[in-house]
Amino acid sequence: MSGHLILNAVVEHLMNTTKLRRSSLVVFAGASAGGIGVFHHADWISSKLHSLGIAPRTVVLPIAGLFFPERWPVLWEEFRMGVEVPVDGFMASWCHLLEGSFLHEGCVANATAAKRPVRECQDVSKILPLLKAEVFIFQNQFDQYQANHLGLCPPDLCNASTDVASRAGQYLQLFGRRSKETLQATIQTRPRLGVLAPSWFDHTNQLEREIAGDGQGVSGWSFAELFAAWLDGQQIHLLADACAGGPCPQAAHRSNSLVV
Ligand SMILES: *[C@@H]1O[C@H](CO)[C@@H](O)[C@H](O)[C@H]1NC(C)=O
Ligand SMILES: *[C@@H]1O[C@H](CO)[C@@H](O)[C@H](O)[C@H]1NC(C)=O
Ligand SMILES: CC(=O)N[C@H]1CO[C@H](CO)[C@@H](O)[C@@H]1O
Repeated sequence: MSGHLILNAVVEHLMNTTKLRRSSLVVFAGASAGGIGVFHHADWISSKLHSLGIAPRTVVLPIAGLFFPERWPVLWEEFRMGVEVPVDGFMASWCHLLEGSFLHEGCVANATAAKRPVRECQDVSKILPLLKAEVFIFQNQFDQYQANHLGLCPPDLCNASTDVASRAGQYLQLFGRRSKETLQATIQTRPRLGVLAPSWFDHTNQLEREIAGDGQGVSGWSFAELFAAWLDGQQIHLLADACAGGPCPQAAHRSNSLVV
């Protein structure tokens, strides 16, 4: 599921029970699976609010939701044997078969017009060029969950301290390049899209710490500064450098508390 029916009910519930009706700015955010749902509903959310009679500025913040970068996932077991062919089509079909979920309507319309199967729209990289909303993407280039659980490189081989020269290190390097290329291609055609892409081996933990104001910052900038500048209309495309081609170290956790 992508949360479509729940989201629909929650938005109506919030309209009925909170000050949402009087909001001038709505930030629509979600992390991990929630980030996927946020991508798919990026354009739906404003039309939903319009249908309920309000038109606040609505911005969309998917966190660690880039499932998948273009030409990803490549499976570790294949990569170690020299095969770099992605299984993205299979993964998208599989998710769509199991879940039959709500997909980004612009992508569905485009695929239908081109007589391509709509299941490809399950893959977020297929909807990036078709997003109309104001979207700020917060995404690690070396997403830990995708490396360990979709690419199936086990954590004792693929982790934050993997030697980049090892075979597993080369796998992570390929992943980082594909993440970065996907985001770069997107901002070339959609410069208004904000991108903050640290090069950590992390899924959501460090990103949530940054949002909570309890992180180390990205290239000297805090999430709050970058997001505020983007809201003000500045172009924010921060794709951090990799460290020798691989993930960069994260600062030791300062605290376990998450205040959002
Ligand atoms: C919100 O209020 C409207 C109007 O009273 C009602 O029809 C609708 O069922 C309510 N929705 C929710 C989710 O509470
Ligand atoms: C991380 O991966 C390396 C091999 O790439 C391994 O030697 C090391 O033990 C792993 N660390 C952990 C904590 O699993
Ligand atoms: C981003 C994307 O998929 N765009 C496609 C939309 O449909 C037209 C017509 O079929 C294609 O040419 C685009 O590539």
